[in-house]
Amino acid sequence: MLDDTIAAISTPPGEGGIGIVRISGPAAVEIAQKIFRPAKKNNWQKQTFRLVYGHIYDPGDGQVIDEVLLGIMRAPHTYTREDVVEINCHGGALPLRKTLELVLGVGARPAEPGEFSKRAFLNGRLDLAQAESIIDVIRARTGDALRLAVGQLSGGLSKKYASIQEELLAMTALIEANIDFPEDEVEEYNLDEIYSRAGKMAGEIQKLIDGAETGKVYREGVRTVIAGKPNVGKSSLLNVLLREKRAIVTDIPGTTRDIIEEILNIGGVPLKIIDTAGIRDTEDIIEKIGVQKTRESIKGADLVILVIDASSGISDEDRKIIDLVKDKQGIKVMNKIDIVENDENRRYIDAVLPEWPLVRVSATEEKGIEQLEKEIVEVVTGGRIIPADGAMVTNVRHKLLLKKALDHLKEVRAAVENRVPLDLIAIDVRSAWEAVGEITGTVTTENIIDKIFADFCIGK
Ligand SMILES: Nc1nc2c(ncn2[C@@H]2O[C@H](COP(=O)(O)OP(=O)(O)OP(=O)(O)O)[C@@H](O)[C@H]2O)c(=O)[nH]1
Ligand SMILES: [Mg+2]
Repeated sequence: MLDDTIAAISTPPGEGGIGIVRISGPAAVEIAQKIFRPAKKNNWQKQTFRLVYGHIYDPGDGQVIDEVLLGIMRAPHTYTREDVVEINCHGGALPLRKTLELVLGVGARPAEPGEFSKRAFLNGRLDLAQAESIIDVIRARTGDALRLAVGQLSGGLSKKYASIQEELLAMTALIEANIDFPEDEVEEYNLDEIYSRAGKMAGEIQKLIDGAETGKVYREGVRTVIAGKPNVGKSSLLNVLLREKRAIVTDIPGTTRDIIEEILNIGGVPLKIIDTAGIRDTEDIIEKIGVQKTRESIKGADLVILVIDASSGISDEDRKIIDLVKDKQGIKVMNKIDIVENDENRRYIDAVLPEWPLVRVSATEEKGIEQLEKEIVEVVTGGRIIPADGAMVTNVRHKLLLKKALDHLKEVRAAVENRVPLDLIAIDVRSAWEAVGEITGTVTTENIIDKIFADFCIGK
């Protein structure tokens, strides 16, 4: 399958200064030769890591399609480890599409989504965890998310996984060495060693799992819902957080009817922030639908920002909303502090949802907003700091496999305690190794690989 040559437009659709048609595979250069005419005859096709200036033309009728720079990169030091040719066309739909059509006409086949990266993985240029991080680099919404993804692409996390795998392999060797001498006294000693090494491994894996909740936040963003009864200032709060007048604000309760969703970077954490219709019983059909949508958004929220009017304290309407959000992670925002003279209502607000931090703000006077932002970061990251090498698990697939490995290691410890025969213990160690191997791609099935790369864009 890898002996064919693939091609795709690797830049996004739309107009731009340049757009790139990428070709990878054993026939990449030969294919380019058939449709490219260099400005100077200089044996360009023999070169590597060179840009050559010239024209793409239709070999059928000789018509020139575009003026281009053609990049030629020879295996194995390329992204896919195959011969790669990148044609830098002008970034318009037609030059790119025509160039791709010509390339496909003279022997390449259209690449599937993520197929270049899949080849990079299959040819050993990247492990699976690194390949997965490419998509995270592309989709990163904040500087911190990008830092994590690039760290993983450079192998920060892969190194950790590899060392875990190595240790598990060493444990297998230790056990197997003992299976041959079952009655020895050495065995007792080695059992202890297996027990403590399994414990140490389990501890390391547990640490990675603990960090994964935070990691996931950077990769996927936090679904944050601003909820509260009508007129408490939810939309005003959204607008100050966005620093733009995005949502309509009026003094009429029931102003927001439809969900408003925006992406926001707060202290490096990507938030999908959602302003909702204030919840109340209403006869208005449109508002009713809005309230229903609010309830649904709350269900799907990772974080709820509950806005309460400081001037009126907690009403029955607030209590109903509190009941809806009480199982969520959240922050209480006491808004409109500019119009209250004393903090009388504070203790009622303190008393509800006691686990949630409280922040006092004025959306109109932009007071307390920094404190709120700080609190958001604190709640979603649990104060955890991104490691410099990017070795933080961000991917749920990895987390689940780590849990599996951890369970097997716990089995190993239990088995040693119960003096279970060594060959059975070896099976659990092996299974733990396989689980980690599934993360890095040492152990995988075609199925898993296809699923992972199908998530990529075409041309990557
Ligand atoms: N004094 C004062 N007024 C505020 C503050 N925040 C919002 N308001 C006012 O409160 C009213 C309602 O604000 P909105 O932001 O529309 O409230 P909402 O919660 O989105 O209301 P609905 O969309 O109807 O649920 C407007 O008149 C705002 O100007 C504040 O911090 N202080
Ligand atoms: Mg509103």
